[in-house]
Amino acid sequence: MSLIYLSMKKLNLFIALILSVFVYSCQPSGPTLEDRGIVPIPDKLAPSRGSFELKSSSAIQLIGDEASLSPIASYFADQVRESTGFDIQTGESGDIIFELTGNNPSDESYQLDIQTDQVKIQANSPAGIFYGVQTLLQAFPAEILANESQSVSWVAPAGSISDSPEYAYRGAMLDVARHFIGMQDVKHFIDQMAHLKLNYFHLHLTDDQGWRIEIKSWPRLTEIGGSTEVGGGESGFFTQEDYKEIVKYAADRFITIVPEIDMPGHTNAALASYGELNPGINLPDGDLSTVNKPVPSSEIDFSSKMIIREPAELYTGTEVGFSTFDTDLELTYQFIDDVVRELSAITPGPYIHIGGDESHVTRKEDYVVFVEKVQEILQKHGKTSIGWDEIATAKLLPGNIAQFWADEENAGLAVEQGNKILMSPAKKSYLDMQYDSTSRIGLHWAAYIELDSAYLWDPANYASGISKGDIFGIEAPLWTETVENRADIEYLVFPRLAALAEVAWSPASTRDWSSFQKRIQQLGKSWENQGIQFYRSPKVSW
Ligand code: TNX
Repeated sequence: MSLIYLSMKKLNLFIALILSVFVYSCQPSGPTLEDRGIVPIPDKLAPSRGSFELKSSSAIQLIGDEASLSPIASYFADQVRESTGFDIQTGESGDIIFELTGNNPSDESYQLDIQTDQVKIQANSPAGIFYGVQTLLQAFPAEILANESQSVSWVAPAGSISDSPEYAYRGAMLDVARHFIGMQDVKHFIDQMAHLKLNYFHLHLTDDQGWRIEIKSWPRLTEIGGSTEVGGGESGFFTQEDYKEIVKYAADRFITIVPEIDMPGHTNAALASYGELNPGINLPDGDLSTVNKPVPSSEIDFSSKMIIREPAELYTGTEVGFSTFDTDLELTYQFIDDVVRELSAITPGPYIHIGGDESHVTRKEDYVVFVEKVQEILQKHGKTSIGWDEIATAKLLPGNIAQFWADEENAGLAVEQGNKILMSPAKKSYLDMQYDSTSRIGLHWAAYIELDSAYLWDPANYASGISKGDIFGIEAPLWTETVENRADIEYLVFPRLAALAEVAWSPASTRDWSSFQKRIQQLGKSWENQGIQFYRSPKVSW
């Protein structure tokens, strides 16, 4: 009897044990690594059980070249300091390990392993480690990037990720010429690019409405040309010291600056600063009393000996295509040489953008000669040219890049010459396009671009004549005719920049709109925590 009783008791215990295991495994066990919504989507992601918790005692251990790894450790510590209140140190041992497994600066891939007791990021380059850090940040609750202390348990679901980018150039552009955008907002833009694993920041520094970079040998460019902006009013410019600070800030986030001097069109601000550069007016019979406003060079008879050059008027409108350098004038090329020399000296990256778009008042044959000469000036200063797709109507130097924005034929000419294409189709990647007809700012000459439209395209299949092998990278430009401040920038850039970053980082085979729709919600939470006023696209349940 007692024996039966005992074995019954054992059986009951056994059943209770089985039941409790069953009940436990049916409990919601918290978010998985997949639920965290990593953007851009990584190549391979395998969730596992459990999670890693970041604690005040957590520390970072570096394996490999300390000089290049410790700034990344400091970056991580800075990112999490305010939200967690932890001051994460680097030490001899630690539960967060950054390990350089090789020395190949152009290899941006990384491996991230999150286990219950440690996190490890491995890569063959510091850039790879940095991208692993970005993914790790997204693996924590979205509050991790908040600017003030949060009471959250800082868990990252366990799993492993191996990841590498599809395109080597993943860019964004900011037009600081139409409206000047100051240092703090530029840095904020760079911060957000870094979170999305973008690595080239194109600064559109000059246009009809403003010249925004100090050139010491031509000081009136910024004194006069930098004094106003679209809509009038006071504006600003970057001193060379400011610019160097931007270069450094970006480099610390593995982002290379590509400065643009737009020419021969879009040059009114320069022509207003130096009358001697401005295509003048012909003086009928040398009669000075008829001197009027300068006219476009298309209307000037350059064979006439009687040309006078006067500064153009400063321009605060938004029409394009009325200005041009005088492509026959020797001084034009001395000027460009000075600008490129000074800019090259403070630009460590290999590229300078020479613009070249919408030069509607430059004669076609003059335009071609001009682009060819300017490419040579850049080459002399050790830089490679990038230009808007029109430059492909000229003979491109080997290695120079055409940025496709509108004209497939032009892009085709670049491909025929064996040059690579930077993909920025206006209908997909222009961040200044309105989302729809109700968007409070933005233009719509190319398209309305809702979030799904910015996401759903493949650079490799987008334009006839441009295939995967021709593509150098992807870039999303923000033109600022209608953009005046940070809130305007944030409204147009987010969430679309995340879509374009995924198009640039993740191969078409891993991209999926419905998955993105879900993952972007996490990013939305992170933006909220950072105080970013993003556009709440109706395509997402935020
Ligand atoms: C076209 S895109 C331009 C810019 C304007 C933009 C506005 C390009 C190379 N030129 O000058 O700001 O459209 O969307």
